[in-house]
Amino acid sequence: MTMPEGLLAASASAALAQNSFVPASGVAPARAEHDRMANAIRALAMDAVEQAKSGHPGLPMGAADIATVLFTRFLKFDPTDPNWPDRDRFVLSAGHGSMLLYSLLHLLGYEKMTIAELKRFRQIGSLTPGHPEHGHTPGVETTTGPLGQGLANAVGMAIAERHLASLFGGEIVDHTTFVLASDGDLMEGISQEAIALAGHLKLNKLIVLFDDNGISIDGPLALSDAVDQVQRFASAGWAATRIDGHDPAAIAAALEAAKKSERPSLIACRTTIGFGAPTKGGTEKVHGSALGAEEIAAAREKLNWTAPPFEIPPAILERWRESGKRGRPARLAWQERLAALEPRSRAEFERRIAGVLPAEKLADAVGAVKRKLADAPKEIATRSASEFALEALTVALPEMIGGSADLTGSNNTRTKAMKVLNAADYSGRFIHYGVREHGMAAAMNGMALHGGIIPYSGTFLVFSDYCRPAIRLAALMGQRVIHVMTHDSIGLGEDGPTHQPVEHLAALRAIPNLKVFRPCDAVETIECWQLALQTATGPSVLALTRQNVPQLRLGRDEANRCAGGAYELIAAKGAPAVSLFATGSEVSIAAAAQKLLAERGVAARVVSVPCLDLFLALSGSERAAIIGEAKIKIAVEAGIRQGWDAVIGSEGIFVGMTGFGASAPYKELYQHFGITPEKVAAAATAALNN
Ligand SMILES: Cc1ncc(C[n+]2csc(CCOP(=O)(O)OP(=O)(O)O)c2C)c(N)n1
Repeated sequence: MTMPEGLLAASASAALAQNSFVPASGVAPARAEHDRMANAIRALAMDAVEQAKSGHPGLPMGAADIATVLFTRFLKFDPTDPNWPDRDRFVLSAGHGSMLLYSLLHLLGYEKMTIAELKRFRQIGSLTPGHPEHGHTPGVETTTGPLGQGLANAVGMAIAERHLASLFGGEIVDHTTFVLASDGDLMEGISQEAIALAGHLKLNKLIVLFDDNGISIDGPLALSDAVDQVQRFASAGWAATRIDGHDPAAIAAALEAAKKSERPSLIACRTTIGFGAPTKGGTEKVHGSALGAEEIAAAREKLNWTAPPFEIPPAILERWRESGKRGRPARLAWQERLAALEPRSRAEFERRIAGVLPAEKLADAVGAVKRKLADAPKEIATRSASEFALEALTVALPEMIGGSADLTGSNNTRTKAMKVLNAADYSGRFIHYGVREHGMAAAMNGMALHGGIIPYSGTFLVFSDYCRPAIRLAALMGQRVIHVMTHDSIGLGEDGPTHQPVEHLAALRAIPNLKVFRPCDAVETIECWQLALQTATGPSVLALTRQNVPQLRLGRDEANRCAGGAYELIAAKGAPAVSLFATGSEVSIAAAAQKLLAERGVAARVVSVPCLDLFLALSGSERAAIIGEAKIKIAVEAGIRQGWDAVIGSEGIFVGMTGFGASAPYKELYQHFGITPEKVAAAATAALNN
């Protein structure tokens, strides 16, 4: 740890007292005023969905009372600075209810969320896409829509908050993460992983408001679900209550209690979906389609809302805007506290929140590892090489928080010095996520979104399938999240085809803005780690071997040769007749094939392809230079062919897998499936003689 000692010594409780958030006008409005404010949300949601002839009015109308109480009296935020690091986070896990969030952002005075944007709901280029998109709309904390993800992101945000508070003190980091979750969020399996982890870690600053309306798309929830969510959360260690979600006093009382809880809190809020819609309210008809002119007219009457579409009566808008100004004094006071922080701590906090790497320290750490490997080459598994790299990287980068989904000893993600992050000590930097790959991946997204942390963690590559929805969202959001995925091929051996990834490299490479690295040796492993860390705008997967591989990169080499995605590792002696392309553990097989071919008088070169994604992003001429002019092109990878035609062409030869693996010692498997130097050399000579 390079953290200044003073930071660690910060007394959270003393600081908390100074930072207790007193909302400037967070007092309860009269019931009639509350209703008018909530109805402003309902009207905007009805109108925008009607205008778009598409969208989900039911949730915003049903949850308007909850949101009004939360945003006007509890949530700490400042619309003039949507990225204020110490703001409370609000996660709309049920992203289909996006008009709830867009209405709130408009009413509270987020500058960019104009009425014009609401009128362009779901249209190209608007700030009001169908589901909330982080990085696109200021004030949207995370991209939601795939149910359950937001809730699990929020767990990561709450972990990040506790961790950073333990380092920088409660004067600087003291905020709550609120979630609005729907039945669908809680039915998804990921929610179980998320709530179990949150309960275990006692994330008491995580508050979930459950929009308990008993309706989903198919109809009443009773068609498919009979879970008592209050009991379910309670058994996971949460404080859980049930209230009337249309009673502002009850909502406020439950939030007050939740803020004092020593456990994460669930507030199940009984609501009526589409509250106010006279015939469709309370039914699935209001979930996901425009209400229609007649129903809207009747709802306006029922809600006593006389303003025309997209118009908010000035007195009501004024009241909302006042609420939007409520957090400004708290933000200014926070800025003063930050300014008063010991300069080194302040600089470190600001660096981490900005996501700026300590460039020199990282370069030194990478350089030191590479020098050690040059001086004493290692024939080790790349998962072990990753551990060797992490020993240096995690010291240089205190923002790295590691973990594993119960495979710590196999993924090699915990370094010797790393303390465990748990409920007793949030300053630890290693998380035992348990057997919860999906929840882990989504929590990592939440940590990255929160800021101040670069999350990485581990599982087997085959279980990337269990992480995939969250990895996809990290890619969509452009978040720096690093997945260490070991046991990356049939090379894992005896565990057999259930554990042997075959299609996974191709499947992961198919995700836009995700970098899939598959280093061939210890040197490439540190280089790929460096590239993953330097990729601030997207996630990375490091596919690593269980089995040992020889070190192919010998001698001192300062340059990061993996940066272009592919490079010539072994040149041909003379004009090459054959180009061999390979990744990871198959690069040494290609190297051995190159020798066999040389013995037979065939000049071949070996191109290592540690990151196909980076390679394919090069210009056509750069790619052509690396692909070369050899007549025969062969790719070797212990996975499926998909994707490789871009390198070897449709006439190229692929040596890899065509189906699932098998259970046997790994050397036998390579023989069995014909991924050997002999087979590669034979394929090359056969093609040359053709
Ligand atoms: C992972 C995932 N599966 C399916 C959907 C499609 N979908 C959107 S909302 C929804 C369920 C609606 O019920 P609920 O969550 O209770 O929302 P409400 O009807 O109360 O708005 C479904 C299945 C989705 N968005 N995400």
